[in-house]
Amino acid sequence: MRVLIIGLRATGAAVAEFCAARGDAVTVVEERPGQPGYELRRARAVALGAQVIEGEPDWDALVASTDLLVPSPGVRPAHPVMVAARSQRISIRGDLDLAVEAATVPVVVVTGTNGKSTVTTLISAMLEQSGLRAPAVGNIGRVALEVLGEAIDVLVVEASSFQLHTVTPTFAPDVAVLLNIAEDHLDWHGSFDAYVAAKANVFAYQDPHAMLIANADDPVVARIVGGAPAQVARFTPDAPRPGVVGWRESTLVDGAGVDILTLATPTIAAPHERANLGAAAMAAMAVHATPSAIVRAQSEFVRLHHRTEPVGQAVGVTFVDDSKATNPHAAIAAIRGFDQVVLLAGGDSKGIDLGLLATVSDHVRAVVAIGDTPEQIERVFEGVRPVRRASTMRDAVRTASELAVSGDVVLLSPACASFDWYASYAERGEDFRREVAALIQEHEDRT
Ligand code: UMA
Ligand code: ADP
Repeated sequence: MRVLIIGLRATGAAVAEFCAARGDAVTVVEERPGQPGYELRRARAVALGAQVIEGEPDWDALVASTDLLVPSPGVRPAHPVMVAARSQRISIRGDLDLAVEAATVPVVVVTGTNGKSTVTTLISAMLEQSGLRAPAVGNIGRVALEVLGEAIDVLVVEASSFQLHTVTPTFAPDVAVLLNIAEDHLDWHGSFDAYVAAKANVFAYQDPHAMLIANADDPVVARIVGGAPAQVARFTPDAPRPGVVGWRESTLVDGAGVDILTLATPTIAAPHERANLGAAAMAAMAVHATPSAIVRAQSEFVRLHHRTEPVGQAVGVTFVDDSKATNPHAAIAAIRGFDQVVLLAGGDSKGIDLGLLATVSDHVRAVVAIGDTPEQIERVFEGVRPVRRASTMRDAVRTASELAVSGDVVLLSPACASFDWYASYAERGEDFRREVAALIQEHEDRT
């Protein structure tokens, strides 16, 4: 088969390796060569027998001599190669489509607008505590295809909407988890409907005996899972109800009122964290994790970096890094988890209306607007809460600490991507931590 791969970073390199190993004739196009590690990846692809093209080729001609197109997740639906493949009726399959079809072990796929990495990590930990080898792969970092040759018992995959947009009917996970759906990546997908359709692919091609674990309280999820082909198991962060798994204090209870497990830690306060934990436990149990292993995994779970992570404390104010909150839905969940916050928000809004943030202003004492378009944040809170602009993270942290009173949380939960000021959400979070540490140090030096 003649395979055309677009992009030669993590995904493209792994797809080239996989396709070459099965005897395909591989061509890879990299439009922006020269990034760190590129020469090594190029040399490896050439050694595998792949043809590597750099820059922008004649897409129509290239697609005409191809049987299968495998775009990296970052390739947009409107990219000329995608347009050419659709018009020439050439099959388009993403890396996850290839991996799920090739997997010889049970596959769990997790998606949703928010909570994917946390839930994927939790499921993997619950299975590992049960004695099963279950690496967490996919959008979380390691390309799924890379682990197929290893000794594993379960494949636990985090799927982004970019990846789900390019799956075909062979994509049939044994367990699919749909955490929530809210506006995100609208600039990439073109519309909310297109984004929802990509997310729905997580369950669209499941077998009737497979399981779909779905959020019972999310209106968009509830609407779309109606037509799911698999068995649907529903969860809520609140009390259980008929047919819906939920929490009674720290006990997870099934939809018939029967206890599933009781955590070793007290009740988890934030609703989104209860939702994540319930969904993860259900998914892990569906592929044979034991309740005691789940309890152990939860008690040992260390919050992932940049996800409502406390990073310092001074004069009664706690500083929390939630830089991974790159859309309003995530920021709202984080803000609700605290009584009063001074919020650092703003950045690249990806075409999303930030207005929803106003729904949690009861929890917000004041706002510091960061990023290149502070007026977007100002518009949301104008006349509701004090808003100050900051031109650097240093400025933002200092302004926020002036606005905070003892007992408050200074929360970096931007509701936006970071690309106007930083290369990634992680860099933004690191900058926040550095500035918090500097501020605390100065404070200690003075006292
Ligand atoms: N490229 C082109 N033409 C294009 C687009 C990209 O040539 O039109 C080239 C780029 O120059 C680059 C390569 O393709 O060399 C990049 O491909 P990529 O952006 O798809 O990145 P990968 O390194 O393959 O990483 C991808 C995911 N990236 C994206 O979805 C943008 C990683 O998720 C994922 O961890 C990895 O596969 C392993 O599965 C990152 C991400 O930002 C973390 N995800 C988004 C998110 O979480 O919000 C969805
Ligand atoms: P993802 O991989 O989907 O981006 P993460 O687990 O990395 O999800 O969490 C990203 C952000 O989303 C966190 O900063 C947190 O504040 C928020 N979040 C986590 N879980 C949920 C949830 N179930 N609902 C809403 N927001 C959430």
